[in-house]
This record gives sequence, structure tokens and C-alpha cells, in this order.
Amino acid sequence: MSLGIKGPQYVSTKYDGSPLRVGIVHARWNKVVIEALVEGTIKKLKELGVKDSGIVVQSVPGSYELPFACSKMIAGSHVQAGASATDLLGGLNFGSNSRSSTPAPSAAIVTMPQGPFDVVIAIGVLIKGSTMHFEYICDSVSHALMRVQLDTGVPVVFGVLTALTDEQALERAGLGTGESKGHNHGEDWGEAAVEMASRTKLWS
Ligand code: DLZ
Repeated sequence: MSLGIKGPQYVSTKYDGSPLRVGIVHARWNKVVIEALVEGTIKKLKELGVKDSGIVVQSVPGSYELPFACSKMIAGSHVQAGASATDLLGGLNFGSNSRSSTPAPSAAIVTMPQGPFDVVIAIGVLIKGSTMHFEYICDSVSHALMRVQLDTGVPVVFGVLTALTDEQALERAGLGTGESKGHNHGEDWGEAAVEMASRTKLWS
């Protein structure tokens, strides 16, 4: 990948994701973009060695629910035996492939997975509409996700796109329709998760 002035600076340290347990909580609004971001995140986690059984995916209705779900996931004590990323990807099976911004039907899986998680990745896509809803949700969600990680000591990766247009959101999921398809930010979030989880173990 080319290193422009924007984006993360890649470091030479290689972190081993194989011992990590990673929770992913994604919103279901703006599903086409969400699907690509979750897939990009999981792809990068696996490239960095995270095992399929070390990845647990849950979904919530919208981004506003992300901080609460992350907090509960970190504290959670129930598990589906043998649940893995593949099992729980039911959360991504939204049916039609339309670009509607209405929330998709709820996934069947409601069981909260067992911790402890080394890191949780919160994934949501907020797209500005004609009211102030966007501003309020962006503000409260970003502050609350920060609070969850500081209060729990478990890193929470901020995988929330705050886009002004549909095109901006699509581009940041690698689904752009212009000259460039854009870069899938989910991959950056997977990388950040493995680094933060590994470094948190070292710092503890
Ligand atoms: C209500 C709403 C709106 C208008 N837009 C979005 C959005 O762009 N992205 C998103 O993830 N969620 C949106 N929501 C839903 C809220 O996050 C939340 O699910 C509801 O207000 C219920 O608490």
C-alpha cells in the first residue's frame, strides 16, 4: 500500500494475533458498507494470526447501541459453545443486497459471548441526513466508546465511519464507484486491534 500523508503509519513490529480473543460489535444500519467493513476487519485479523475461534461477532440495531454492547460484551459471561466468527457471521446475512439505509432484520443470535476479550472493535456507519440526528449520535457514540475502554481497561477500536455522504462511506469501505474504489478501513481496525491487544498485555 502506498504511504501518503494520511492514514496509519505502519510499524515494523509484527504482533502475533494467535493468542487473542477479539470481539466485534457491528451496527446493522447501512448494511452494504457494514458488511464490507466487517469482512475487511476479519480478513486482516486472520492475516495477523487471530484464530477463527478467537473472533466473536455480534450485531446491534444502530451505532447508538455500540457503546452499551461493547461494555456488556467486555463484562459478558454467557457463551454459545464453540461459537466462532464463522458461526456468528449470521449477523451479516441481511438478505437482499440493496443499499437501503433502513436497518436490516435482526440476526437470530442474541446470546452474549464469553469474555475475557483482549480487544473489542465497534463498527458502525453513520451517514449525515437532514436533521441533527447525525451530530448527536456521532458525538455521544465517540465519547461513550472512549469511556468504555478507559473504564474497563480493554481497548475499544473506533470503527465508526462518520460520513457526510453515501459516497464517502462507500469509499472508506473499499466500495467507491469513482476512479478509486477506496481503502477498506476495516483492515486498519483489524490491525489496530491486534496491536492494542498485544501491547495491553505487555503494559499489564
Ligand atoms: C436513527 C438512526 C439514524 C437516523 N441514522 C443512523 C445511521 O446513519 N447509522 C446508524 O448506525 N444508526 C442510525 N440510526 C439508528 C441509531 O443508531 C439507533 O439505533 C436508534 O436511534 C435506536 O436507539
